[in-house]
Amino acid sequence: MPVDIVSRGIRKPSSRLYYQEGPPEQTPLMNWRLGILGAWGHREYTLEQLKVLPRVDFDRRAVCVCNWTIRHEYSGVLLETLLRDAGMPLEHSAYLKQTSIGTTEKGNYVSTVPLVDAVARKAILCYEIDREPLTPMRGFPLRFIDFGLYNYKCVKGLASLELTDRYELGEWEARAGYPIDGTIRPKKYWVCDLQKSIYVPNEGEVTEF
Ligand SMILES: Nc1nc2c(c(=O)[nH]1)N[C@H]1C(S)=C(S)[C@@H](COP(=O)(O)O)O[C@H]1N2
Ligand SMILES: [Mo]
Repeated sequence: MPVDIVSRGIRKPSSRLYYQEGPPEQTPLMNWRLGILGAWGHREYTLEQLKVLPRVDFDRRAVCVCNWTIRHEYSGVLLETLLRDAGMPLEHSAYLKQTSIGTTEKGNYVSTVPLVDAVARKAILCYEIDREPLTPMRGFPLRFIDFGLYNYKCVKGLASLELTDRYELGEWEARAGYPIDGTIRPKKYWVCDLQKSIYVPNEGEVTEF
């Protein structure tokens, strides 16, 4: 099986689809800011400003709909912490829309997830994996992760977050009819960090191993 080495020698099945639009070029990163938009205003954060906010270090499992999963230490800021810092009342919007930096040729990758659920599941804006800054392929400078959802719902190379009541079809939902909900389903997954297949009996975040 062709493999990608992602970090600490952990391998995952190879696919070009893990960064559909390709990692952003260097130029758009020079003035990178995370935009936060909502009916309550507009805020911008530099990476340094995000790193000043209370940090979480989570040892959790990310799951791809294509039947593989990987456990890492993911560090960053809780979605809840960030939105409260930005002064956005999170109880009043149905959804969180994430948009990637994108590239001129291939455009942006977007995903919309239920906001209150993401907060309850302790979703994060991640800037380090296994205590290392994200590589371009893994989503530098910042990626969103809701560990209860498949990774196609979670955008790498984030440009903005928007609190909205309007659902927008995401990349794989529009292109291939992937479920809008994106909840992790019971099935057998290839566990990259353990190098074996394990059946996951429950829905949602995988915490059994
Ligand atoms: N911007 C962007 N984010 C994305 C994707 C993408 O194509 N573009 N692919 C998603 C999918 S399907 C997966 S499985 C993960 C892969 O993350 P990894 O490269 O860290 O394994 O990124 C998710 N986030
Ligand atoms: Mo995926």
